[in-house]
Amino acid sequence: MQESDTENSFQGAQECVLLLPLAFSKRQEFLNEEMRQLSRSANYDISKEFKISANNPKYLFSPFRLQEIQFEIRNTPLIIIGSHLSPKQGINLEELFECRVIDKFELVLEIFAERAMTEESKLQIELAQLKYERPRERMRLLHKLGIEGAWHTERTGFWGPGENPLNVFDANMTSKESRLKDRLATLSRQREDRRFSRKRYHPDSLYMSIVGYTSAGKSTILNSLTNSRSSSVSSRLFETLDTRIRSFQLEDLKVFITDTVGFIEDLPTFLIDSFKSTLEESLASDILLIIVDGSEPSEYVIRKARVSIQTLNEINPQNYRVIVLNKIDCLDRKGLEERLDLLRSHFSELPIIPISALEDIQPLITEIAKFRPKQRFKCTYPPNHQFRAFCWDFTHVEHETFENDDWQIVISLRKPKYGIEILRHRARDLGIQLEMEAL
Ligand SMILES: Nc1nc2c(ncn2[C@@H]2O[C@H](COP(=O)(O)OP(=O)(O)OP(=O)(O)O)[C@@H](O)[C@H]2O)c(=O)[nH]1
Ligand SMILES: [Mg+2]
Repeated sequence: MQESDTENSFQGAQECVLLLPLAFSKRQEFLNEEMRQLSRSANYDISKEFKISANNPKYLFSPFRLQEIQFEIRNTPLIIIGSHLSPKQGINLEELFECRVIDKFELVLEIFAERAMTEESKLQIELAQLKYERPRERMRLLHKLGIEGAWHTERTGFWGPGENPLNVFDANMTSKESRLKDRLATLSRQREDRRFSRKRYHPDSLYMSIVGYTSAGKSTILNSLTNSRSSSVSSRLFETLDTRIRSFQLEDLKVFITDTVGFIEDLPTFLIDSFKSTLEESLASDILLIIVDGSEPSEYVIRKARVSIQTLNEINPQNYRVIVLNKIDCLDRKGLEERLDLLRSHFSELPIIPISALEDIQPLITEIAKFRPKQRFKCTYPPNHQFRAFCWDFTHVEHETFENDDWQIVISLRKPKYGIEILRHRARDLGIQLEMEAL
């Protein structure tokens, strides 16, 4: 059962008008539908929607059509644009409609800002907002100063020392950005310490991370596996923003499981960048479960799986991946076979586990249980901070000594064939000599 849904969140929803690019392709149709969902998830009530050809450099959309629309949407407090606007286009549209205009990035940022709970995610959003707003605010300032003012900003003699508004603006922004980055770096170090100590205290445990497109059912799976309701579940997009770690017992094996922020197609890189360090750390685990929503049409299933894998490849975690096709309770036999065949043909190298997080997660538990046996190895390598961190993250370090100018560690691996390959690959990348001996 859904714990809350979009209908509930509509109480007090603010009205908005949606301007979408004409859908000439399936991709655009998909992105337009996603914009509707995003708007509702941000608690906006779409009063009208227009599809317009989007190839105008000044306004993005055709100005003739915009003028016609102007009459139809008088007094609307907010216009949401189903695409990305340049700073100049945003200002032009606000002047034309005389109301607030936001694009897809700003909408996503708004949703993120509303859902952020921890200091770290709040700061990450603040940093992303700053990066997004900076060129826009700068342009508004230039606009306010007028051409003459802007010209004088180039002439140091015109303004007194420290008075040039553009320089003051730039200096303020830069110092704010570095303050945020410093604090985030401190929080990241603290999180890393906690992660390492968790691994030291629980060296025999299995570590898993759950990733996937937003609303695929990641938190529901975490709740089912841990038999709890600790992670918030909703049909709203981006319900989970903060990384959450829980554990459960699989007979004698303790399993730590991390829930993460959902992915979405076309997410701005600065937003991914802001979350990258958290994601990188959350994904340092033995198994990565890539969740795919099976209840959607087959083409969406493949599209979303591909976006998830592409986003992962950007972060590049080196762990064992499994695709989990979720929500199969919504499918008949034919629908299930069709989606499984498609996934197998697109991602032939990955195991695919069909489940329903609401009805039956046993196939996933059976897959996890395969990770129980471990094999031990002795590794020797020259001092290298990055490789050492990788070993602690990726393997279970049982013992570590520094002898004859080399690190000697005894590790255990759950998928030895795969693990050895990854360690050797990493050592090669870092240009260090690694010797491995099975014990
Ligand atoms: N029918 C069905 N619905 C499911 C299943 N798993 C999850 N859902 C529903 O899918 C919606 C999204 O679930 P969540 O667990 O919040 O998804 P999520 O991937 O954590 O989403 P974000 O945190 O927003 O990225 C909720 O309404 C769930 O009840 C399933 O196996 N079957
Ligand atoms: Mg979630």
